[in-house]
Amino acid sequence: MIGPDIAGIAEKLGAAADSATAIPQLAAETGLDVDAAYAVQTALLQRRLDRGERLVGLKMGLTSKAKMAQVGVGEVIWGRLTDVMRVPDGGTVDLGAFIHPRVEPEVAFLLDRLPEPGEPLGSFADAVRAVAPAIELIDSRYANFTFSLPDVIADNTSAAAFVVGAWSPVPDGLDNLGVLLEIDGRVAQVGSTAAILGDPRRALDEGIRLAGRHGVRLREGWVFLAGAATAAVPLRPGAHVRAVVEKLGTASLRATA
Ligand code: OOG
Ligand code: MG
Repeated sequence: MIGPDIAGIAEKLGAAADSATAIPQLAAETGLDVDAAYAVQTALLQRRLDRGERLVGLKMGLTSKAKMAQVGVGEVIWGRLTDVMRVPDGGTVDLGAFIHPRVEPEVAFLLDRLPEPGEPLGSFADAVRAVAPAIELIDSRYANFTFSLPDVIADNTSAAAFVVGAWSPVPDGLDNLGVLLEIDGRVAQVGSTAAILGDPRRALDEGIRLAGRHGVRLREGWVFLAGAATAAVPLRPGAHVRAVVEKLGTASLRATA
């Protein structure tokens, strides 16, 4: 049997992102399983690298129950971040570049040197140089923001843009910090870092393990997004969005009108 057309599917998803046009889901029709979906994701990344983008990090998805419930997929997933997706803290995002963008509050880690494959991961403080509040802007390339597990993996886990606030040294406890998502000064979502796998530090273990299964090693200097602590909120024209994480501070962005 001939397997799914990895390059063709990556091209469809890449073109959907480039033109900000939704496409139908494709995993069921093409027989895409999780492994093939990560192969599509790798081909999509290569497409970005070929046009000069740089790989700058890794993001986790569906590390909280709030997120799993919102999209109806119950597995932790991971995707790739490139330099072009990064928006400066306080910066403006062009809404015309997205299909149906949503924003979600996250915690970012700045990775230090990680052990070689097979070596035990030392302490979290050895692996992570700094932590920061962050906002992820997700934009599923599928119509109605609806997808299966292989569909969302192939679509680089809906990654579209991200903002990282000021870095702080790793605090003693990261496992129960209050998290707010504010839109135009009003609280839109309330949560805690405990929502992220019980402790966002666990997201790093999961990232190393799950990406490692596909031969991807996390690198020194990468940004690592641990996954949203709350459900995501639609990003409306002109909105000012701020994520607040207790002890860490804020990250913000504005959408064009
Ligand atoms: C999938 C990506 C999930 C997170 O932080 O949980 C994610 C999606 O919701 O479209 O980035
Ligand atoms: Mg996210």
